[in-house]
Amino acid sequence: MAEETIFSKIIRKEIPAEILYQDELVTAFRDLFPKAPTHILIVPNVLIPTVNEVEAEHEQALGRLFTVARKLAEQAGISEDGYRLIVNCNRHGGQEVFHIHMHLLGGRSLGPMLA
Ligand code: DGP
Repeated sequence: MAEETIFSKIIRKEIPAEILYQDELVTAFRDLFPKAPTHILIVPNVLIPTVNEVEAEHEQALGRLFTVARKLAEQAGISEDGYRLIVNCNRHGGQEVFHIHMHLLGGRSLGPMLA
């Protein structure tokens, strides 16, 4: 069994976070250390530590991350200018919280990804 992170407590509303969306599969909340005017984390409610643990049974929840990202980008008014979606995996990917999450970043020009 993978060890729970702070994100499980946010999903269960045991600790505070600015939750923007929640359904039976995913939860979206503002990043505590925003790197852009819009910085939202969208996470599956089920604990999957990293992309390395993704299985076919997770496809519905992981697909939902994109649908919710699209809706939240529209709500934030950043769809037309654009935004970046990031999923980090493990140490070299820069992952710090081991509960898969999609970063939705926008509201300013983010420049080329690998600059
Ligand atoms: P990553 O490096 O991809 O694992 O990103 C983890 C993100 O999680 C990072 O941008 C900061 C954010 N974060 C860490 N702890 C908390 C927390 O307790 N609450 C919220 N809202 N965000 C957090």
